[in-house]
Amino acid sequence: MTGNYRILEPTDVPEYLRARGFWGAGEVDVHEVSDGNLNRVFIATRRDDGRSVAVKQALPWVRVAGPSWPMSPARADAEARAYQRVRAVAAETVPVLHDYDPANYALILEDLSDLRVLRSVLNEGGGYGSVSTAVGVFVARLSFATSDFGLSSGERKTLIAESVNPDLCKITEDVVLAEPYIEHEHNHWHEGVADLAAAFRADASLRTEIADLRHTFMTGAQALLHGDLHTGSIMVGTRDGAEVVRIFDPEFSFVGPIGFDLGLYWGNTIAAEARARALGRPSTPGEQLVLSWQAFTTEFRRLWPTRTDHFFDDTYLERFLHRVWTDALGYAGAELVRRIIGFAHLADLDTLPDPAPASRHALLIGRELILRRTALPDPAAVAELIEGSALSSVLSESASAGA
Ligand code: SR1
Ligand code: MG
Repeated sequence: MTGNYRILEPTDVPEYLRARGFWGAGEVDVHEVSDGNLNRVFIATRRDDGRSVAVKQALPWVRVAGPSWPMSPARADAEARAYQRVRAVAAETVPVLHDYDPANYALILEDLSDLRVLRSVLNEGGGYGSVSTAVGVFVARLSFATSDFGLSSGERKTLIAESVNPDLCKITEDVVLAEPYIEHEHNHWHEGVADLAAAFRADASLRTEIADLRHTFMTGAQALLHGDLHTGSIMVGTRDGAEVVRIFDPEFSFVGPIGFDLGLYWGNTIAAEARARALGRPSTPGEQLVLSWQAFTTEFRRLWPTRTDHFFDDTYLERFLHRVWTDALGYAGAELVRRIIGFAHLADLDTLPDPAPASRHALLIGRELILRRTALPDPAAVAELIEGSALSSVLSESASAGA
């Protein structure tokens, strides 16, 4: 950490922006919109012409926990690097990075406050529009371009070295891929799922499968990831009458298994479906998973002929995509589990009048996705699992275990 690191308060932001070369003299209004678990975000707006930017600063701790949970602000370096990489292959899907100030771990970004967080839209009963297709295309473009299919062997080694993100990888290794399966002070849950939380901690086969997913996360350096691609990392809306999707917050970015990005998104869409069902709203089980998987594979296949290394043949492509599919199912399951019995929960489920039934259903889907990820051949099998025909046996099993 540099000696000059200065934690910004709203009143500091106008002068800070001027010092970074933004806008010169003139009144600037600032308000804080910090929403995620880790950082502070301010929206600064010029009073004269309404131009605006977002200023995002990494704190030396986890924002929602405070100084008791220290965290290197160098995660902002990872976020800036990720935006620069993404700009080359999917610029239209991410906010514009106007400036990065490494001394203060601050990014100055396009203001997205005319758009809405996808999770909030879904929680209010809104739809996805074309988001799932955009997510699939985004993951395909970013992952292909930063894989051994898009870069030379030497370029890949440079990318891997440049993109190490130890602190945020450790968060994921712990809060997503370990803590929910052990006794840990971070964990909490609704009393209506306490029996399942205990059962999951006692389940040796679940623990082994999570260990496998965790080890793949630690070692499977396939491509540059967003690293935290949940529905709270996506903004949606319209500009000039056209639908707009922006994927933001890539501070967890590192070179890891491609299925992690797809899986996080899938886990969150499954949680959103569980909410919709609980509220009697229409929902099609697994629909968003299908759309994003189709978009991902279509775009990846479109790019395949441009690969840098033709030793990788077409048969290998199928094997590779199957591996991504299997990993993604496992990470979707892990995301569901950690969002219900781990540290960071979901408003999707927590704000239901009774969170327990939907949370139980989602937990059981999560467990099945982790345990049976290699036995689910295609999106139809996953839809069947979510819909409940495959799940009914699990539900009755767990009911009889609890009886
Ligand atoms: C301590 S941070 C917990 C979670 O917040 C972030 O958004 C990531 O999802 C992380 O796992
Ligand atoms: Mg985030």
